[in-house]
Amino acid sequence: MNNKDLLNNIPTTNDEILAWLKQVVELTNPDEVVWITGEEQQLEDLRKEACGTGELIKLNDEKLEGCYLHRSDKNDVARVEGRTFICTETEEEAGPTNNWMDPAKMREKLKTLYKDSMKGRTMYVIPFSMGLVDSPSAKYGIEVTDSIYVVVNMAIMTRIGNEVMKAIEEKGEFTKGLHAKADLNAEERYIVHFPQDNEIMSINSGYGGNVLLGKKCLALRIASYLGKAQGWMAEHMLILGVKNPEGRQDYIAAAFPSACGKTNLAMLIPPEGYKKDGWEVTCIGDDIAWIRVGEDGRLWAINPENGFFGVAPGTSEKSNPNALASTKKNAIFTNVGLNLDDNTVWWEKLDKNPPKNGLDWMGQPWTPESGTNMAHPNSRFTAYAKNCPCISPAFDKPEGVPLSAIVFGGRRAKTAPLVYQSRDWKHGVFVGSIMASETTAAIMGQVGVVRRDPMAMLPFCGYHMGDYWQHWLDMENLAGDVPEIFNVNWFRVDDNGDFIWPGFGDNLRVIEWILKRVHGEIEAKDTAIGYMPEAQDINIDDCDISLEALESILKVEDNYWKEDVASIKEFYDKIGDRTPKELREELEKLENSLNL
Ligand code: GTP
Ligand code: SPV
Ligand code: MN
Repeated sequence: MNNKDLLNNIPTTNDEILAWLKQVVELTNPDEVVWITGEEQQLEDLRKEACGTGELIKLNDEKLEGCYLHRSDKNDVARVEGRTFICTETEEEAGPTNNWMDPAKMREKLKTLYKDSMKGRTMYVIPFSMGLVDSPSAKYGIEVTDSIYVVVNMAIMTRIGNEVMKAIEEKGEFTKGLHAKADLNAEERYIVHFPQDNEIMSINSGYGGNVLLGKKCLALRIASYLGKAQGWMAEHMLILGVKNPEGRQDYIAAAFPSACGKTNLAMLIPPEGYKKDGWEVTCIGDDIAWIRVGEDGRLWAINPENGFFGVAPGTSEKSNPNALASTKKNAIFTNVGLNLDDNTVWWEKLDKNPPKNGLDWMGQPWTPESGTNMAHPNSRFTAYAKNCPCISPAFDKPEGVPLSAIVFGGRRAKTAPLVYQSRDWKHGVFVGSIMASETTAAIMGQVGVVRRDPMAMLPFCGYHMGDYWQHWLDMENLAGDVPEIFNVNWFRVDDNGDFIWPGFGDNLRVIEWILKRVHGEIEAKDTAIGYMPEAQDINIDDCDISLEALESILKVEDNYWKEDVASIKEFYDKIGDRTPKELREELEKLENSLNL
C-alpha cells in the first residue's frame, strides 16, 4: 500500500494535520495506520490484540474487572532526565537546568532514528485533550505512536477520540507528538521538546512519562512555556479540596517532586476523630495543575488529566484506600508482580500476604523467599479519576477551583521542618525556589541523593529556570489576590532512619494548621525561615506521635540551614544572571537571620 492510501481513512481535511501525518508516515514507514476514535469497542479490540502478543496480560475479571498488566523492558522503567531535551532556538532560552541541542541538528539526528522505525508495525493516531474537551483552557494534541500500551493508557489519562478531533479542527491549534518504540535502545532514547514548534518527539522508550506525551511533555514542559507567554502557570501539583466541620470549603495545590506523596495527599482519608467531627477531603488532581487568574483576581486551578498514573508500591488499604479503590476496575498495572494463584497483582506493602506462587515485574518466578522486590519500586497503576471514591464534583468544572493555599514540599531527612509558612508571595516564591529533595525511583539513576528541585519542576520546566521564577513573581501582580504559600516535609527521620511523622491521613493535622493560618485563626512564631507553629498548635489527639517527637520535627537547626544557604547560593549562581534579584535578597535575609 502506498503512503497516500495509508492515510485514506484519516477522517480530517485539516491541512496541517494531513501534511504532518504524511511526513510521519513517509519517515517511519508503518504497514498500517489506525485512527483512534475513542469508541470502547475499538479500545477493547486493541486490548485483545495486545493480549495476543503478550504486551498486555488480562487479570482476574472478578477481582479486577477490565484490568491488565503490562511489563516494560527492564532497562525502561522510569523517566530519563539525562535524555530529555528542550530544543529552543537558543541554548540560553532552555537555561542551565535543561539539556539542549540546536533544533535543526536534533531533528537531523532524530530523523535517522525514526527512519523505518514502524516498518512491519501499526501506527496509531490519537487525538487527545488536556482539560475538558470544550473548555477554554483545554490544550489539544495528536499523539502518533506504534504502541497499543500507549493508546490504552492515553485513553485513561486524557480525553481522546473524535470529539477532540472536532475541537482541534475548530480551534486549529494542537501539539504534535510522535512516539516510536523503535528497538528500545537506551543509548538512543530521546524525549525531545520543540516548544517554539509546539512539538514533542519521543523514541526508544515504552514507559510512562517518556511516552504518554500528554502528561509531563505537554501538560508541563510545553504548557509551562505557553503559560509564561500567556500569563498562566503549569505546575507539578496535586489539587485537593478540604471542607471543615463548619462547611467551609478550601482548595489547596501542592508541589512535591516525583514519588514524594502527591497522589497520597490528594486522596487523603481524614483520621477517625476528624471524620467524626465532619471533615471532608476530596481530590481534584494528583499530579498536574494549570493555574489561571480568575475574574475575582484569585488563582484558579484545573487538573488537565483524566486519570492517575500512580506509584504502586506502598499503596495499601491502610495508606491510600482511595487510590487502591480506583485500581479495581479498568486499570492498567505496569511492572508490578503477578499472583499466579488467582491472576491478580501484588506489590511491596500492598498487604502482609505476598503471593506464594508468582512472577516478579520482569516475569521471573518469585516467592517471598526470593529476597528481591516483586514489583519494581517505580511500578505504577493507570486508573480513571472518576473511579476514585473521593473525586471532587469540581473535577469536571471547566473553571476549576480557587486556591486558598499553595504548598511546597520534599523529602528531607533533617533540614526542613514539618511545616512553615512564607511571609508573603515573594518569600513564598523563594521558598519554592530553594526546594530540595532526595531523588526517588521515578527517575533513572541514583536514589536518595539530595538535589535542588525548585517547585518540583526541575525536570519539567520547558524554559529557563530564572525566567520561570520571574514568572512566579509576576503572577502576584497579574492576580492581585494570591494564596498563602507553605512548605511541608513529611519525611524527617530519627537516628534509626525511621520516619518520625506518621504521615498519610495524619497530614490533615498539618493542613488544618495551614488553613487556620490562611483564615487568620491562629498565631505563629516568626522564625528565620518563616512563620511556624508551636507544637501544641498541631492537633495530635489520637495520633501515633508524642509531643516531644513533634517538637523534634518542628526544630530548625541553624547548622543545617547554613549548609543549605551555601548550596542555594551555588544553585542560584548556576541559574545565573536570570535569577531574580528579589530571590537573592530573600536569600540574604535568610542568611542574616540564622543564628550562627
Ligand atoms: P509521582 O506520581 O511520581 O509524581 O509521585 P507522587 O508525588 O504522587 O507520590 P506518591 O503519593 O505516589 O507517594 C510516593 C511514595 O511516598 C509512596 O511510597 C508513598 O507510600 C510515600 N508517601 C506518600 N505520602 C507519605 C507520607 O505522608 N509519609 C511517608 N512516610 N511516606 C509517604
Ligand atoms: C513523575 O515521575 O512525576 C510521574 C510519573 O508522575 S511519569 O508519568 O513517568 O512522569
Ligand atoms: Mn508526577
